[in-house]
Amino acid sequence: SGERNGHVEKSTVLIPQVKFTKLFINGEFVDSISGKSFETIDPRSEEVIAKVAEGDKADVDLAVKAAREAFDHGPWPRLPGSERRRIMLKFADLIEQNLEELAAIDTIDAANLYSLGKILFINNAIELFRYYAGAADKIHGETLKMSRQLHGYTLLEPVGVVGHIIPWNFPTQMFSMKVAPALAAGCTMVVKPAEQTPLSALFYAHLAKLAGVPDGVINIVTGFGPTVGAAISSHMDIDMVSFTGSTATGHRIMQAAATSNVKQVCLELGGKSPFIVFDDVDVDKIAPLALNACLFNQGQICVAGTRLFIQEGIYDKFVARLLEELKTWVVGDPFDPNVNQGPQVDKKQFERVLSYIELGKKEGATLLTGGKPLERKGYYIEPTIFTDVTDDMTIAQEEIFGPVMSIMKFKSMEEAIKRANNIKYGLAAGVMTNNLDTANTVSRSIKAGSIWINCYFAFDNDAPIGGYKMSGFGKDMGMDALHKYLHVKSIATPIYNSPW
Ligand code: TXE
Repeated sequence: SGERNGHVEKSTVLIPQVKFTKLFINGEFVDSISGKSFETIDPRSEEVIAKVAEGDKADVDLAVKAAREAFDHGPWPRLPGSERRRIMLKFADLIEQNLEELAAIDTIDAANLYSLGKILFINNAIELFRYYAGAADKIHGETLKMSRQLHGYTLLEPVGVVGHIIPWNFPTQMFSMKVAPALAAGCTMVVKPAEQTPLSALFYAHLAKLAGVPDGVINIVTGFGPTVGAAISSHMDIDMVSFTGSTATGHRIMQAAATSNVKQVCLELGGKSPFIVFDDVDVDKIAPLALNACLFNQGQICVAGTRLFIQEGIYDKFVARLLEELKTWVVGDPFDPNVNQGPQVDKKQFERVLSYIELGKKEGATLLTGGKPLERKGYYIEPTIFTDVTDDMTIAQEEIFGPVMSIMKFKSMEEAIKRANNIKYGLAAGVMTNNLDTANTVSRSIKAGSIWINCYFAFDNDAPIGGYKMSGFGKDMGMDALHKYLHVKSIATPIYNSPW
């Protein structure tokens, strides 16, 4: 049910039966070697959805063996690109045929809004597989202009066995963003979904098999970070680890990679992105954008615009308009089409967000609205806005990953740039102005991987995303992501009697 001014709406969507709960290794669903399982919880009700096989190091070893075999001797990396394209397009079609069920799975497991799942999250995955399918037969190097007596060229080769370690905020998006370019490149892989949201990845593995992805190319090991995740990042037979998650875990993964086999690492880590509003904007247009930039997906998105900088001339008007807009923002069951915000993903995140809110109050920020859990079952938190936030406060510096906005006032463009960059993160930024010079100067001055001018969350298959500074390195999406799964080999051969 959703709540708006005390009015309760009932959700009518049928909850899907969970079909896949085992590890997926070498094309088969199998129990974990230990026989252990863990519970995945519905954040709306705090009840168990299903028990899922709990993998460990020994299961990772099996999965890597299968992936290694599929890479070293199997057809996948050796297929013509057009064949990989055909299979990936079929995979995308199968996802499309199961769209509603997949959207529902991510709603019970991750509390992604069901209405958006149907039109956005699952669709994006479908389109991403199609995008990279289209690239699979266009992977080529360059001819090198070497010295007169050498003919040289670069050859692009798949990096090998990839370990994908992914988080829980958008299970489908994370899965497709990592798996699709790696597949197109000709890699084989071991995927570890987050322990909070293991269900859709297993469903995707089933669909991949139906589409004709050969056994061993995609393996899924469900389980926890310190066991499965650590085994992947320290494995001697994995060539690359591609990770999205917290900066703290990013440190551990990079360390494990360094002390094992120096595998390649790609890290998409935390963020604390600025949303900068200049005096000249249309407040009615930008305030709703600012609200959504922070609260979308319960604030659980790495590029959330959580630091709202407002120029002093429109400060009061903008804050008032934000509060006005907030009245239309509905917190409730993510199956309800009228709902904007569902529960946080689990108890740990729920408590973590509430503790940040307490810290904000303690450090002297003004709690303008919200700040409490909803009085109902599930991990629901009121949309929360702090004003009078100073740059040194914890709530201005650390990623909260919840529906919590920190508002700050600024005078000049120079001040906004300086303060926006005064942070260890650099994932994204929003620049709201009608002044072209201001937009250009700020865009080039902010140290972040994505800059959105007069818009936010302007994602596109063709637009790479990824961090500066402690938000990590390496890109997801776009052709850059394809290239991170490819080695560049340069080959030279002598040419005698070259005419030029
Ligand atoms: O993240 P972890 P958590 C941020 C966000 C959130 C905080 C903590 O601020 O509040 O991180 O969330 C696996 N070796 N983001 O604890 O630990 C883990 O099992 C290898 C930002 O959930 O980073 C999961 O699959 N792997 C973010 C994945 O890492 C390990 C999205 C992410 O979990 C591991 C999620 C280990 N030692 C959280 N320990 C974003 N950038 O979008 C854990 N994992």
